[in-house]
Amino acid sequence: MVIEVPGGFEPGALTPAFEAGFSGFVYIRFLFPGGRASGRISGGVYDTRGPQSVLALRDVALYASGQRKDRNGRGIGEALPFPVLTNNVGLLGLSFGGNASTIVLARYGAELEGVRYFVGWENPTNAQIATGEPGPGGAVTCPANLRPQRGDLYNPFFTGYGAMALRFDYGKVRSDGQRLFFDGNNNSRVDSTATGNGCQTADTNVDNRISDTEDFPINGIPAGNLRYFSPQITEAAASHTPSWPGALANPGQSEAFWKEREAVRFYDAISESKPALKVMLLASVRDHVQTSPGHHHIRQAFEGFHRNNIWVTINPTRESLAELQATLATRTDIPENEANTTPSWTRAESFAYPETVPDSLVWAAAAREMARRP
Ligand SMILES: [Ca+2]
Ligand SMILES: [Ca+2]
Repeated sequence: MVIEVPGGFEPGALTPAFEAGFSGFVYIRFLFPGGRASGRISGGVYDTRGPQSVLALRDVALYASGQRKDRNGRGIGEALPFPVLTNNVGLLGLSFGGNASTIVLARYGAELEGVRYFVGWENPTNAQIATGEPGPGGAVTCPANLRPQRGDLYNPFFTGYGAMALRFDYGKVRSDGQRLFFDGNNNSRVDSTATGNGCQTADTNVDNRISDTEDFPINGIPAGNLRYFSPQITEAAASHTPSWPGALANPGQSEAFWKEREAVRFYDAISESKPALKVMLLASVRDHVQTSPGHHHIRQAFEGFHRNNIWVTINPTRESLAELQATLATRTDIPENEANTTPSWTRAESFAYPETVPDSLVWAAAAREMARRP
């Protein structure tokens, strides 16, 4: 049995179903409280993956584990017309869903008797990464019906990796009332130029990089009537902003928001709540969002579990992938990673899978491998 914890900052959706490769599994999708989809409504008020969302995920996992009844008084084994393995439940945390997955395991792992493993696909593990501080950047505005062209732009003010927080030179961070930005050219506004498709990019000289004399805007995450940025950049911006804009979360609000939503704050608690958990982190060479070299988010998660002696590996084996697509058996560009062994983070090709392997196939191979692991 596998529970998909959806990505994005929305309450989730019930379609499409990712059955391909998951035959034999009960594949569970759900809506966070307040979510609506496919004619169904999840009760409650959406709190943008906050404590109420985490509690709901706990209840879904309890139901999957046979520890809770549905509203008709049936357990999952009675509700479904076939036998279910309530003692073999995994969480498949997609992108931002990895944070709620990590938090539910830290807070409630001890009572989630059937949950044995966590598969995390390219999870943005802290606020800086979730809001795109290291990258991709560049997008300033875009017409409502367009998405910015993906460029591999990244932040020239990034100065180093940290297990909890990345390091940036925040000296040039300012607010324009709507967002925070690194004001590379020191003129107190976000400078941009039009791209071919009608969007505006901060790469003003269009050389496909952001230099330290160009601007690097951070768009934040909307929740309620505020826009949230990382505690680190918010603190830095506040020191240059005597009159804080009402649309942006202030330092206290940012900290209160992220202390309930950043995976990096919760790895240590899992060593107490779920010491037997097994973890597989999924990473491709080119992340579905992140652009900054070094796979900082995969590294934060790997180190978080590894330092707490939680079994952790990166990506399914080539053999697991080949069970779903036989031609992958002979591919030499799919790395094989040793569990509990730190990879060479700066050489993505040495540990991450290439883009020619479909992500959904990797999710299925990962769940199959983890469900069979003793
Ligand atoms: Ca500027
Ligand atoms: Ca440029």
